[in-house]
Amino acid sequence: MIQEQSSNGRPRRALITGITGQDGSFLAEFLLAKGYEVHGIVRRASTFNTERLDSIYADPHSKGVRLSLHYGDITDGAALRRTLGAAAPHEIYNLAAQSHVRVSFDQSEYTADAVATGTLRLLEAVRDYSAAGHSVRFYQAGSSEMFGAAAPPQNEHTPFYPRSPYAVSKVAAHWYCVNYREAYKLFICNGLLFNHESERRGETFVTRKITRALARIKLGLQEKLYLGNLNARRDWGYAGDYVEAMWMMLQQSEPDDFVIAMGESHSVREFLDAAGACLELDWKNHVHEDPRYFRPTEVDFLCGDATKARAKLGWAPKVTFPELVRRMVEHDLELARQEKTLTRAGHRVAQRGASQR
Ligand code: NDP
Ligand code: GDR
Repeated sequence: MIQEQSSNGRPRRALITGITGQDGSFLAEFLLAKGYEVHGIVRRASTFNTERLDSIYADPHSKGVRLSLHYGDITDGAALRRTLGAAAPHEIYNLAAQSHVRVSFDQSEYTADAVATGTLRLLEAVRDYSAAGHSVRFYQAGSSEMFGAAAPPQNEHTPFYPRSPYAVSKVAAHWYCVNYREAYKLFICNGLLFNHESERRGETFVTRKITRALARIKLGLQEKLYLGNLNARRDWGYAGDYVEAMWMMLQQSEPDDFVIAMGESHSVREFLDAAGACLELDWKNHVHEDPRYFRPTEVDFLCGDATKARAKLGWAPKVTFPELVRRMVEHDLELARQEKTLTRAGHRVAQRGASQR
């Protein structure tokens, strides 16, 4: 294991906003394995929201614990400043977001507050933290959604054409970051990451919704799956590979912006084909269209060109598209098996209603 140390020989410290999300959990694992002390901001919720951190969570009373969680919210500037003071990070990864594109049409003001103004709040805190003499590097979680309607392949020179309140907010956050980098000479990198998925993907994103539902259909636990636009094309990679790119960006000598993508695009229909093939299931007998999943403005075709990241960072994805689909299907098939076993034994299993979302 590489031990990442600060100049005084102590482990480097990283602060992750959005640590409870898909990427936050992969990134926390990655940084802990590298020897970092990891701090994460967690929202107060009435139910546990740290499930994705279960494998790395340790009782704070134990000795040598390198993961610390702090209550906070990206909409709460005072808490952000306090956490910055308590964690004293060398690296900050700003992953917190209302990250669902369809939901951003229903909750547009909140999305802007969390995604755009939330980034600004954190940057303001970082500006003061840096002015107080702390050396810090900042990663901003930008998105391929910012390219929106711009024709593929999309790279760092492609003009932004956002198509949702989420994407507009990410564009604003991006430009705040560029501006703070230039105005205050802060070390800030914008990652322009294309879709990345995993067995930990939120269950309302299309890939996970498909793998969960087809696995349950295969085992007779569900009959139908309702989806929206099957023709949209996305460049899907594996989340574990993408968090490594975030870290790589912050290890460069100069801050810069990078597209991270597989360079390969598939339609939602093709994802269904691949998942159905893993399960030997004809999805066409089960999938139904539901207009509630259509978006007022859609992003039709994303395919990223990550030439710059490959050349400058030396980044390369390890998990291919077919491997990604298989990994997700196998995971969700195991969950479905467990559900079936419990049901057969007469237990009531809480329905999370994948087909309803
Ligand atoms: P998730 O939706 O899985 O996780 C989002 C995280 O943000 C969760 O930890 C969530 O907390 C937290 N969060 C939401 N609102 C707030 C808030 N008001 N204050 C503090 N924390 C908040 O997203 P991903 O892990 O998939 O993505 C990580 C980041 O990368 C996001 O910014 C996303 O927009 C961006 N991105 C993602 C891509 C992808 O394909 N996954 C591609 C490009 C960019 P809680 O668990 O409590 O809900
Ligand atoms: P996306 O991911 O919008 O690309 O944003 P999502 O999986 O939600 O949608 C991908 C495409 O699938 C189509 N689709 C459906 N989508 C959902 N969620 N549910 C459905 O039932 C359904 N049917 C079809 C969508 O219309 C869309 O075209 C994700 C998020 O992680 C963002 O935070 C991130 O920035 C981008 O990826 C890159």
